Amino acid sequence: ASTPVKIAVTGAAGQIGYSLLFRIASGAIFGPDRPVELRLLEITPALKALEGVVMELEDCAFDLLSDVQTGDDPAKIFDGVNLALLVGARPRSKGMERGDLLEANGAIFSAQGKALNDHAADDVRVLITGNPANTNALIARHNAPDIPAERFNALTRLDHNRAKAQVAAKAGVAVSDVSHLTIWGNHSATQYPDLYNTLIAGQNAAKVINDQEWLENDFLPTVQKRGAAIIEARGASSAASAANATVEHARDWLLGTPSGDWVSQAVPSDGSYGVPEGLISSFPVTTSGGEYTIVPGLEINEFSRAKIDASVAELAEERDAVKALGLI
Ligand code: NAX
Repeated sequence: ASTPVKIAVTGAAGQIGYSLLFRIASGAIFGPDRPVELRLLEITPALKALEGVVMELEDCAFDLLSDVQTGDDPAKIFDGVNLALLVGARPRSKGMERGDLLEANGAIFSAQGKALNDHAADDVRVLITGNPANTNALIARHNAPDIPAERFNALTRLDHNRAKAQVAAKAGVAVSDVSHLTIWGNHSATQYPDLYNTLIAGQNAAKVINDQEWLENDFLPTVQKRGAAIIEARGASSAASAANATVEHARDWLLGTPSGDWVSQAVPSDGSYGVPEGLISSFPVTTSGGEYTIVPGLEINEFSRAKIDASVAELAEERDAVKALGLI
């Protein structure tokens, strides 16, 4: 058998962790032939709960799961890891200001960035799911100067999948008929799901649907506010779908995107599409050999331009705020 790939998951005792770990251990990222070793990071008070999750992992007797290590020290947990899924973050509590939230998460993601820099494997790839994901990724990347910037991604795949499902439902087609969808910008309510470059069975989605009123006043807010709608209905935030999106992002990044399509990933901007260099913003990408390429040359109409600019402006504001706090 091949050597196990070492995968770190932070916030492993949380809601998303409870779905994510079992998917990873069953081979959902690296396929049925690659053993995995799990490295699970939690804060000290959650280690007891994490023990219970590890007992359940054992009770699945997964063929591919070669080892599980747990702990509260990122230096130990990240030692030699090839993939780090940073899910754990500090949620906004009652009365917490935005600056407090950025600062609390800044402390977490700067420490984890440093630990990855000093201890992870040379080929490490880091995917941030914990919110505010794009800015947490920016902080981690700035604290890991020895790791190439493009190894830090943030998750917008859940938004991508949500948009795809909405388009398929509206057009009355299978989700597999929807391709070339893009989420631009921040993983927040300003994100922009672009239907002008999306295809439905190979035809332009905006033209096939031909309903500007729906696109602007139904589709966009539905996708942008889907997280809140799930909380309203379920009494808890999206977890299984977020875990699924994390798996799909990591899988496609490392194993390649399907030919003739692309996916959405938040990656450090190289200045493409007018997004200031360095901001971790969502783009359409293709991947091959573990490297992504931002899809070049797409047409951006006036409507899209304004939406992308607004979301990117929000990312720049978040960057300026964490800069002012001395976090980057
Ligand atoms: P939970 O609160 O259930 O779990 C988070 C876990 O992280 C907790 O067990 C906590 O002890 C742990 N944690 C906190 N600080 C840590 C640290 N410094 N090191 C290691 N572990 C730490 O949240 P859950 O529902 O699992 O969501 C996790 C994160 O994902 C949240 O920030 C959430 O906002 C974010 N999400 C991001 C999404 C995306 O698409 N990018 C969608 C889903 C989700 O909202």
